[in-house]
Amino acid sequence: YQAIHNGTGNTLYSGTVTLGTAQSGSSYTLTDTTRGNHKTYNLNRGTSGTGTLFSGSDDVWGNGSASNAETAGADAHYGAALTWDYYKNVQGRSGIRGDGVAAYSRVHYGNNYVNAFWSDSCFCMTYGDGSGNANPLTSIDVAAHEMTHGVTSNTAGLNYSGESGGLNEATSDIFGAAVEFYANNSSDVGDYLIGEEIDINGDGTPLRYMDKPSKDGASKDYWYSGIGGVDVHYSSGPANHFFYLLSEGSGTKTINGVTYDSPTSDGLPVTGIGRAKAEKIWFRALTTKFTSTTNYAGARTGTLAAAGELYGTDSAEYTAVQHAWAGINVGA
Ligand code: ASN
Ligand code: ZN
Ligand code: CA
Repeated sequence: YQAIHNGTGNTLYSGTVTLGTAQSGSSYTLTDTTRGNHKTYNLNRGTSGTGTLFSGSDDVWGNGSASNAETAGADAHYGAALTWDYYKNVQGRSGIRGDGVAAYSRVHYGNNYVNAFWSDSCFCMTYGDGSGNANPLTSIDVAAHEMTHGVTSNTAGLNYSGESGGLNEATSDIFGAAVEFYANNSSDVGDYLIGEEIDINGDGTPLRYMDKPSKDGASKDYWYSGIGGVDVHYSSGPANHFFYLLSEGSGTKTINGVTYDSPTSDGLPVTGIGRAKAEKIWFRALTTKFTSTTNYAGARTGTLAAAGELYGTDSAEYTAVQHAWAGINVGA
């Protein structure tokens, strides 16, 4: 028998948070019994298996510093809980497969590993510790990005190459940002930036920008014929940009202290409908319209169908979806 507990996590990115834990005997573990039994393991620099389940006698996890081995566990466990809660409470989906069963998390993967990843084969997410200026890969948006790869894999199944690969990556960035906003955490505030906490470039810039993806020096702002030939982390740009335009509209806007400036390919303005509706439209398209081979034109058709079902084809929301696709050069 494992009793349900609320432990305390002293995270690297999100301050002091409550973590779902379990007690057996005099020991506690990072086992979230109220969220599909999600568990967080310490790989201790290994690269295979599960390592060891985080356990301890005090139900306090980490000390806010990356040098404490439990800290990454606290961040990953928190990110998984937020992502679970977002999909359940906002999108009505119970877990990555929709079956109420949680994936598991592994931290401290390898030596100086500057990445994180989802794996269908283990049904788990894995986080590296970073290296040099790159911090541990356990921020909220990265956790939600990786877990969303699991959702995509179990719904549309967007192939991870060509235009569908860019849409797969964008789906992970979209819900990475959505979960970060949903968390409403005062240390790691919501934004339309991906991986800003990791500081992978060493100058405080994020991995990706959704308002104007080309700010990263590699991502594309607009669809063009041939975009299917670029890396999926860059062909995601137009879809991330679509989502930003649909949510917030074009032009300049400051949200939670970050100023965005989002252009359109045709110079025409787009009026946003708010993030909550944009998320609903993308999730409905992902889970009921997109398939493994959906490309940008198909994503336009699918999101319009989803918007029509949710809000009606005469709605402002439907028109905004049309305008946002036009804004990234995907037309009728
Ligand atoms: N962190 C990367 C991602 O989720 C790993 C990869 O390239 N698949 O996109
Ligand atoms: Zn990804
Ligand atoms: Ca972010």
